[in-house]
Amino acid sequence: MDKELIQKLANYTHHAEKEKREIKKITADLYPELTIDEAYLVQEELVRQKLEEGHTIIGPKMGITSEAKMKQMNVDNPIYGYVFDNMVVEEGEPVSVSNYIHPKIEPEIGFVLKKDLAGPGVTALDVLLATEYVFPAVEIIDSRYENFNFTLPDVIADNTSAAGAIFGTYLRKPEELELDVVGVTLAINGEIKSLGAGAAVLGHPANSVARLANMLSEKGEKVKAGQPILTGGATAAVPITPGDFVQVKYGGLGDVSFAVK
Ligand code: OOG
Ligand code: MG
Repeated sequence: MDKELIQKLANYTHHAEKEKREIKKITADLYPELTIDEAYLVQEELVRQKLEEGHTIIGPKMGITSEAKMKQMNVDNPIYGYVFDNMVVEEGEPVSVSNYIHPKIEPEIGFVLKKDLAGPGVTALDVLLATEYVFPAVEIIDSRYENFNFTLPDVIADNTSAAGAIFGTYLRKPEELELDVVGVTLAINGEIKSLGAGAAVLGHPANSVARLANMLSEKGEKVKAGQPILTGGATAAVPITPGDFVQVKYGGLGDVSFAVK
C-alpha cells in the first residue's frame, strides 16, 4: 500500500468526521482488500493529520473488548484508537447530538498509570502494579460509516469510532476494588438500557490495558503514564437522543451523569 493511498483513506474518514457525514465503509468498494496492518497505517496518518491541525492526544482507547460489543458490531478482536482534546466533554456538561452523526454511548472503566508500560509480555498484574487510579468513564462513539456497519480494518481506519469521552472524577486505587466484579448500569430517563460488570472486558479491565501495551509494542510504542486510558465498553453501546438524561453507575466506582440535548 503506497503512501498516496494511505493518505487518501485517512482523508476519507477524517473529512467525514469533520463534516459529520456518513460514508460507505472503505472495504465496500474504495479498497476492499484493506488489511488490519494497513488500517493501522491509515489510523497513524489520521492521527498525524489531527496533530498537524493542532489537536492533541488525551489518551488511548481500547475497543471491542467485550463479548457484548463483539456481538453487537459483528467483529471479533480488540482494537485501539485515540481520544483527542476536542472530543472531551466535561462532566456535568450536556452532550449535544448535533456534534455527531449518530452517537452511541458506552460505559467504560478508565485507568491512569503512574509509570509507562512497554510490551511485549505485559500482564494484568503488571498493569495493576503500574496503575495510579481507576475511574468511571463514558465513551461516545460515532462511526463515520453508514449504520455503524464496518469490518475490523474499516473501524481501525476510522480511529475506532472515537468521538467523545466523559471522564468521571471518582478516583480509586486499583487495590481498593475487585474491578472484575464492579457492576455497571446504564439508565436513560430512569430506565435501565444496559448492564454489565468489569469482567465483561476481557475477563478483567486490566487485561485490556495489558493488551494495549502489547499491541503498541509491535510498533515500538508504549502506554504512557498520566494519560486516561479507556478499556472498552463493558456492555453493548446505546444510542442517545435529545431529551435523554443518562446515568451510568459503577459499583464502588462512582457514576457519570449527563443530559443530552
Ligand atoms: C467501535 C468502537 C468500539 C468499544 O468500547 O468497544 C469501542 C464501534 O463499536 O463503533 O469503542
Ligand atoms: Mg469504547
